[in-house]
Amino acid sequence: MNKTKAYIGLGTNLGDRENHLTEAIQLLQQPKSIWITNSSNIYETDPVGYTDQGAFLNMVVEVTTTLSPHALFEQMMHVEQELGRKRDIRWGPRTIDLDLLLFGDLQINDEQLIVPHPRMHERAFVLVPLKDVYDIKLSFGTVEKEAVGVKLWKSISWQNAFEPSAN
Ligand code: GSY
Repeated sequence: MNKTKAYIGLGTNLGDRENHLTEAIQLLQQPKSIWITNSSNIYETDPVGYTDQGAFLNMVVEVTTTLSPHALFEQMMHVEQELGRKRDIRWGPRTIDLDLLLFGDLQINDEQLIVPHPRMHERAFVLVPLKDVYDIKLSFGTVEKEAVGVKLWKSISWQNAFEPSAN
């Protein structure tokens, strides 16, 4: 089976934000075909787009998967639904948002998916965490360790950070 590395951006600005990230990561790797193989730190970021809302926690995980990009995307949508994501306002507050940023070096543009993610290059809340786990110099030029509106919130040692609990 071919394995591909993919990069997924996570964002949340409602309720227990850290817990939403942890739960999303645990659910994401429930299928035997998805492994979390690296994680960025967690950053607290000012809202972009609709600005009259609370600060986000953002991070990026690297997954290794045998799934197709569309099957991985379906699992991501499943995780969003499991966590009760509500999107009342476009660009508005959300319990969890998962964006497929990169899938190997594939370029996809169809009704379901555009990869690489079309707006990632202009979003510091994506680029700063992505830089922790992916050598983006080659693709996107220089990215600062922090950027305006993006602050390190928690350092992650990914290997043990998101182990499912024993219960
Ligand atoms: O696409 C992600 C949802 N989102 C975010 C986000 O995750 N972080 C920040 N800082 N602003 C955002 N605006 C939207 S929409």
